[in-house]
Amino acid sequence: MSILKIAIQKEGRLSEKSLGLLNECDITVDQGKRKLIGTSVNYPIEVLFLRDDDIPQYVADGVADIGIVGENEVLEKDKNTTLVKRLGFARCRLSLAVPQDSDYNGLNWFNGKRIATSYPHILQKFLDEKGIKSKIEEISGSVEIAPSIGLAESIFDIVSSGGTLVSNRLKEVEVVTQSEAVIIATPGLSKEKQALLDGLLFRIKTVQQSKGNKYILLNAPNEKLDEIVKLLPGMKSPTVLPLHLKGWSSVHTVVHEKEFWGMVDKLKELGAEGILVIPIEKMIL
Ligand code: PRT
Ligand code: ZN
Repeated sequence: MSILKIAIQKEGRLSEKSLGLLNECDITVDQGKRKLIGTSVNYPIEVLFLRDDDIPQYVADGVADIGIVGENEVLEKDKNTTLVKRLGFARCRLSLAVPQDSDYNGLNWFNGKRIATSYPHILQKFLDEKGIKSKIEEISGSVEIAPSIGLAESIFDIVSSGGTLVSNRLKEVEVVTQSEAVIIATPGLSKEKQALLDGLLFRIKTVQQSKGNKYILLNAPNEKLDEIVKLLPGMKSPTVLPLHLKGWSSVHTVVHEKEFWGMVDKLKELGAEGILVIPIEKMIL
């Protein structure tokens, strides 16, 4: 029987969310003692716990069939992998930053300057596209301190809240690319593995669809039913069932929590009572 091998980050910003995503899909991973390989008892999947930098290579080589990794690593390593799905977490951007007191006046400022980064490939591609000639100083960590120790005049690094830049007296001047966690796959997976991947993607879609959606139940006076039903969206249309009490009905539907607070006052004005809001675990459309 075929098994789908998935690479996820062993320890870091992506680890918990990646395992959490599998858990939400009802795929329980037994991490084992050595924590390098995990298996699942309820889905034909094997999990390889790796450094995020290594994931694109492992997937390109087919050692892992798929991987969950930051788009920044996929772009930097530039291996032969297929982007299958954006996951919407670990969002960040890759930006150029300069000292706050510098006379920055546009991209040409970088001509002849040194830029410290852990992402030389993405940076070189950007500079070539813009016709800028800079010297790239490749370092593997603590990029933000490079200007203060005299290693470079500027940096190119991941920015999320911007707090790290501010505390190092730097300012973000150009956003080069955005990034989020993505699923990548080995090109040309076998039919069996592709079917397992499709099954996983279906589960992810189901979990994502249910996020933020609530199941609503309320009692409505029959004479206001039409107006109440008009206020409520539903997967097809709300379900209306008669109550034992004459003249009243029970209305059931699915509403996004963002819409809920906007409609609750109007529902009450129309005479709706006993409004229950219930979380939805899975939603298959
Ligand atoms: O050990 P391993 O190689 O596996 O992990 P790692 O240390 O290389 O990566 P890790 O765990 O730090 O990050 C994994 C991935 O998370 C990255 O490749 C990005 O795709 C994503 N991500 C999202 C981030 C951030 N947000 C982030 N803020 N990665 C790093 N940062 C760092 C950034 O380097 C900078 O130092 O946070 C600082 C900036 O944050 P702000 O909020 O101060 O702007
Ligand atoms: Zn890394």
